[in-house]
Amino acid sequence: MHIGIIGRPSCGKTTVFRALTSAAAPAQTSRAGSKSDTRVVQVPDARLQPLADLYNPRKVTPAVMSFVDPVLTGQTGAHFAESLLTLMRDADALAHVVGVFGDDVDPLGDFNDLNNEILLADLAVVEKRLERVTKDLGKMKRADLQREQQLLRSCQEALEAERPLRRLDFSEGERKLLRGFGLLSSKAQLVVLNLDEDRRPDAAALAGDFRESRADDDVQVITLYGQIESEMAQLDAEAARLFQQDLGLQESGLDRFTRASYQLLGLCSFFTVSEKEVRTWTIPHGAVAQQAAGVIHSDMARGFIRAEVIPYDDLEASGSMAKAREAGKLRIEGKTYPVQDGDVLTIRFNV
Ligand SMILES: Nc1nc2c(ncn2[C@@H]2O[C@H](COP(=O)(O)OP(=O)(O)O)[C@@H](O)[C@H]2O)c(=O)[nH]1
Ligand SMILES: [Mg+2]
Repeated sequence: MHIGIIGRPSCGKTTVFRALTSAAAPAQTSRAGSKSDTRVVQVPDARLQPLADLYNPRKVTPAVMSFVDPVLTGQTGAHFAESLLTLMRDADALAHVVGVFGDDVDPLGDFNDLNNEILLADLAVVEKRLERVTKDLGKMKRADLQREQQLLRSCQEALEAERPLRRLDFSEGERKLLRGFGLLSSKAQLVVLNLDEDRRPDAAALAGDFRESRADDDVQVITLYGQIESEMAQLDAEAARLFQQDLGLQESGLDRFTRASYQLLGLCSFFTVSEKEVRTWTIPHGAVAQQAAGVIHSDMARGFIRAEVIPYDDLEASGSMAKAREAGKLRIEGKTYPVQDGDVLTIRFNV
């Protein structure tokens, strides 16, 4: 999963990026032509290590999440959103950082301003493409172009009414078509309130305001103390934990962020286990066993026979797969079984 960090100039994007990705190595290369920084982090999951302890595998593979921090200097207004649009084209979701530090803060105002700029930048892309498609249709009638024209018109209408595209219901085909345009308002947003430490007493109320103001939207809001959490990220694990406790935080910034983004995007995790590899896989909530098999390998989905399933907690409590099997904790499920978060799956297949 690829997350683009957006936010008004100097709201703390880079600070938040550092707080979230301190444990990561910088990516080998960033995208051609951009100076933006991309880093890949492991998604924290407290279940993975206990599973690894049961199997002592050659390899342990966590889920990963990548972040891109846009490097944009001296750009404001519509051009700022346009540059963001280019840099965030491939992002699956956006982390919208809102600065809540210093004097004269207007978090909701800043947030709405950038979202309005995003609508305009999207509208410019849609109108340009619409012009092109309409011109082509003047020369020849093509069913695919007609469909695209219709889709673009509904996008134009929504954007003009200040409705972000993520609130529209698209078919899978339309979604695919739109993805190619990389429109920012079509991407889910996770709001990161980047607070100064001394604003801690206001954090909950402020997050509440954001949730309320966007009640008709799919929204997740987290609070992060960017400055200190990025410094904390330099500490060793134990020192960081104590520091965190002092701040009244139960979890690291990355823990909070990944949890909220899985919720926002409707994702969950299942595991596969063997002496060779213990691994976390990410699937949409509600995906069935055959789809889960397909995430591992298309052959497994095609030749799917059955899945052997045990919830993580049961396997943990049993102490080993063999004991779990003896105790009758292992279930046999078919193609259409909706996989649950934390399921440990063994896919039987035949190709
Ligand atoms: N006091 C305080 N300053 C912050 C915080 N986050 C960022 N800053 C400062 O704000 C300035 C801009 O931050 P930066 O992360 O570079 O913003 P960007 O332009 O969005 O990437 C820097 O001087 C940061 O040190 C914060 O949580 N508290
Ligand atoms: Mg920056």
